[in-house]
Formats: sequence, structure tokens, C-alpha cells
Amino acid sequence: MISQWQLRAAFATRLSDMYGREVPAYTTLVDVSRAVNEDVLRAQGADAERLGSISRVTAERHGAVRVGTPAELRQVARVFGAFGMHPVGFYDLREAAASAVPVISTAFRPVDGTELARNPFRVFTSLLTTADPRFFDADLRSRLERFLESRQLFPPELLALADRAEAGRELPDADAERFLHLAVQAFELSPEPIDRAWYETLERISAVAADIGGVRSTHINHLTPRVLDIDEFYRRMTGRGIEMIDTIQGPPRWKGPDVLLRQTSFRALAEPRSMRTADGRVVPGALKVRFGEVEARGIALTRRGRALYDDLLTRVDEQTARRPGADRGDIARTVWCAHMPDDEQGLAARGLAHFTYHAVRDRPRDGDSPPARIGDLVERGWIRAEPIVYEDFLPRSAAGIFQSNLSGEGSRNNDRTGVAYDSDWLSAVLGRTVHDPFTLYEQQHDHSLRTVAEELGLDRTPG
Ligand code: OOG
Ligand code: NI
Repeated sequence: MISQWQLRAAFATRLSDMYGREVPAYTTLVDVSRAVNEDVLRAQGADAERLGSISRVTAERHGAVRVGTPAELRQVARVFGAFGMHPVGFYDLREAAASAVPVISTAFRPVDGTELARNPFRVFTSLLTTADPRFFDADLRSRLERFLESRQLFPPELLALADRAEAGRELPDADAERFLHLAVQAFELSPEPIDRAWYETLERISAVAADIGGVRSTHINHLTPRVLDIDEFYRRMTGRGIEMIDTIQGPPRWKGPDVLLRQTSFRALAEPRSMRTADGRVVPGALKVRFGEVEARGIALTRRGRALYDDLLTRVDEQTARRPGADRGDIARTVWCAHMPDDEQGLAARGLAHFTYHAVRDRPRDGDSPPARIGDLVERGWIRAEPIVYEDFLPRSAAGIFQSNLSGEGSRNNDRTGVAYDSDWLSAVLGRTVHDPFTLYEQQHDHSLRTVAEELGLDRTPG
């Protein structure tokens, strides 16, 4: 029998092999990330592993896929469900992007600590908002929906195997092999010629809409390795002559702890795709839709910490707008130094970041009894705090990554009112709960405190 987490790990590895064959520059990206990680480990020793063991970090990837209809989203959720990956978070990229990115998204990932430690594979999954009249008028919407309804992304055999794997949380070897084969195949780039006129019609609205709704299959858009020093990574890629997007998205590089997520990418590459012309000929063409992203992960912030992060970003935007010519990274660093605690203790004391707490076993017992407050317990050596790594995404960064890789702005009619979507809508579509990421981190945090209370024989959980 192959267990669910083994299926997940194998899926991540095989997707990576497949994508490396399709996009050779991805292999360079993985090689450079690995070299950077080895250097950081050599320079920093155990500190480099504060946010995850080097084996986890080296194997870690997130993928990105895009689908066209609620029915397709429900199906992809069954495939990911088989791998123990559940929908977490709701991201509205229509609002986060200035240009036309007509999608809403969630991320499928393991939700409990043990499963994350075994393999944290996650897939950022976007759904085209065909009903949003700012992007699609009534006529285009109905053509688009008809086109999407007529395609099949996931064969029935794949979905049947997925349901069995999800229900039993394992599959017999031969079925596992078949399931993995079909699952990887569903995300391969299809050689089928693309109807050029139809693709271009959608492309005028949004390159993302064309990538999703202009073809009869789906594909992995990118696979992102995790790197321990993203600034160094950026320098090395640029040094190799690889064209990167202009910035690293997310928090700035600074002296304090890494929080949340920093991401960057190399620009989308032209890939050969055959096209069918209006008169029925098949001609060679090229499309730029797939890019190579990399990310550095930091500590998960609490709701309060996230509000501070969003506030700091607004300040950075304002100051950057007021001072043309000034470097945005420098401005961000100054803002961060003024408002963000520059060590883990500071983040914990102000309730800005999530930690798990662990009883210190070899603490010398000198007859005193443990204090009631978390801060005092840590300070007097009863417990130690371990940061919880951020497992999710950031809407602004995601929109920034989308936009930096679009060739045109697309078009969007802001005189029309958009359709509103939220996490509850997505849960109803999926028939599965879309988890709130903050709640998941809080549960990990609270669980560790209850365990500490038991181990230290406290009559209540420390607060
Ligand atoms: C997803 C873009 C966002 C991330 O890591 O934030 C993303 C896409 O291009 O489909 O991948
Ligand atoms: Ni990504």
C-alpha cells in the first residue's frame, strides 16, 4: 500500500521531473536554489534550519494551476484531496491586480503539522471568473462558458482513483502507479493545436483568460522551489544572464526575522505551441505563459501581525509615490525598522507571529514552580518557542507575479460592477470547507500550549 503522504511526495517529484523536461530553465532554477541553500547552510549552520529542516526545504515546492469553471475546480479538488491537500485561504486577484487578472484562487495543501512535516506540497489554484462583466460581456461570456463546458480536463478513471485514495488515505501499489501517471499527465502541456483566433480574442481581455479558456486542457504554470536567501538567488540568476522580473515581492530584506513570504521569478519564456488558423492550417506559434518562480518563507503572522504587514505596505506605497527616484526596497527597510520588532521575542511579545511552545526537558529543577505566563515561562527556561512557518500565499505578491509576466495590460471595464466572491462561495462550490489560514496556525499554537500545560503539570494553559 502507498499512503497518502507518499502519494503526495511522489506527485510533487514527478511533476517536477515532467516540468523540468518541458521547461529546461526550471532545472537551472532548481540547481541555483540548491546551491544557494547549501551555501547558507554552510555559513549559518543550525540557524539556517530554524524554519524547516534542509531536507524539507530542498524538496519543497509549490505549483500553480488555473481552471475555467466551478465544475473543473471541484474535480481538481478531488485530485488534490487524494494527496491529502485541502483548500486553504481565499485570494481575490481581480482586486489585487491593476491589470486584468480575472481569477479568484485558493491553495490546496496539507493542514496538520505532521503531514506538513512529511511533505508540504501545495498548489495555488485559480478559477477564471467568467461571470465578471468587467472582463467578459454577455456574448463573450456565453461563448467562453460553452467552450469550457465542452472540454474534459480530468478523465473519469483519474477521478475514480482519486476518490478511492481520498476515502482510504492510501492505494495499492499498482493503482497508485496508475493514479500518479494520470494525475501528472493531466497537467502536461498539450500538443493539440490552439485555435488562434479564439485565443487572441481572449488575449485582448487578459492573457490569463487566454491561457485558461483558450485551450482545451490545463497545465502546470510554474513549480516553485524554496530558497534560503532569495536576494542571493536573484543575483546569481541575473549573473547567469537570466531575465528576472523587476522586484522581489513581499517584505523587504532587512536585519530582522523573515516573515510571511518573499517571491520572485524569471520572466515567462516563449514556448513553441502549434496554432490552427482560421482557414484550418496548423502553423508553428509561440506563447509566453509559463515562468520560473522561487520563494523564501518566513514566520506566519497572526491576524494582528498581518494587519501590521498590510499597513506597512500601504506606508511603503505612499512614500514611494511621494519620492520618485528613491529605491522602494530602501524605503521598505526604513519603514520595517521603525515598526516591525527585529527579533522573534519581540514578535511573540506583541502577539504578531505564531509559535509553537515546547517544554524544556533538561531544565535544572531548583524547586521553583512554573509561572503562568508564556513570556515568563520562556524567559525562565521552562519552555522554548519555535516559529511556525508561513504555508500560504499573499494576494498582492501573487498579483504582482501574475502581472510581471503578462505581456499586455489586457482590458477591464470598471464602469461595470464586478461579481463578488468569498470563501463561503468557494466552499459551497467545492463542497469542502475552505480553511482559514489564521485559524489553522492558531490551532497549532493552542495545541502546543495544551501539551506544555500537561507536561509541566499546570492547572491551566499558559496565556
Ligand atoms: C499564480 C500566480 C501566483 C504565487 O506564488 O503567489 C503564485 C499563477 O500564475 O497561476 O503562484
Ligand atoms: Ni507561485
